[in-house]
Amino acid sequence: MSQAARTLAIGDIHGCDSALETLLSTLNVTAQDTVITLGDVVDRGPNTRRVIEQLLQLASQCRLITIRGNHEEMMLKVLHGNPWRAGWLNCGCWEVLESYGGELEAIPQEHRQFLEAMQSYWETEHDIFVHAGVDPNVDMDQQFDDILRWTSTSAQLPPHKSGKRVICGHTQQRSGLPRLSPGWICIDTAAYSGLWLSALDVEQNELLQANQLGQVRRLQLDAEHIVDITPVSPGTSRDGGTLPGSGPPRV
Ligand SMILES: [Mn+2]
Repeated sequence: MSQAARTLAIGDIHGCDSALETLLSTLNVTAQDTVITLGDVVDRGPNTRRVIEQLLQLASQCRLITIRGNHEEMMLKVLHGNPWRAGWLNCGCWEVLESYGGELEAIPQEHRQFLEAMQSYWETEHDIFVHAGVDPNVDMDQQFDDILRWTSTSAQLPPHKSGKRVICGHTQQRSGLPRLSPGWICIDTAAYSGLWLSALDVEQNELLQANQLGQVRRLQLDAEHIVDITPVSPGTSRDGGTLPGSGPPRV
């Protein structure tokens, strides 16, 4: 059975190699699919080197679009010869260096090129893909990189002036659930904090989540609700239904 082409957005990976491996093997990505990583693939989690290897492999299997996050920005500044104290020092660089055997110089050229090639944002007919957020009142080609990569977002932000949905990461959702608000969805669901790495099927509004322990769950999203649709395996039970923390923000 051939599968329709999908557009899949993946939230902040942060070196979570096992979660990414589970996510990708469950998604079963094909050459027809477009995958967009929303940035912050590096830092903090256990194995940045392995994550970049997995994404380089993925790029040979589908159309891969990579968005640059604030963590790639900090790492690239150091790789470009800027002082260590430019920010990366306290943001997970030690875990990155450890994954490469302890030396900045050991980072392969192919991995440096992978970081250099990341884009500030990506747009389709209905959606904007960005790491952190956008200024809702500014055209996309006039946005500042600091907003695209560093701003924190909340459910109170109005939709972007284009009317397109903004799909972002960066602002960690400690509930493990995506944050839904009119015109926005944030899918940084705290993978490196022990929660979930998320992949959004943009057309189906279905979210696949995986964690470092190899567990997966599936969530169906609509404008206001998140429903757990993970198939229940024999011998386990689950309440199902609408999850706590979803729905419109309370006044
Ligand atoms: Mn970030």
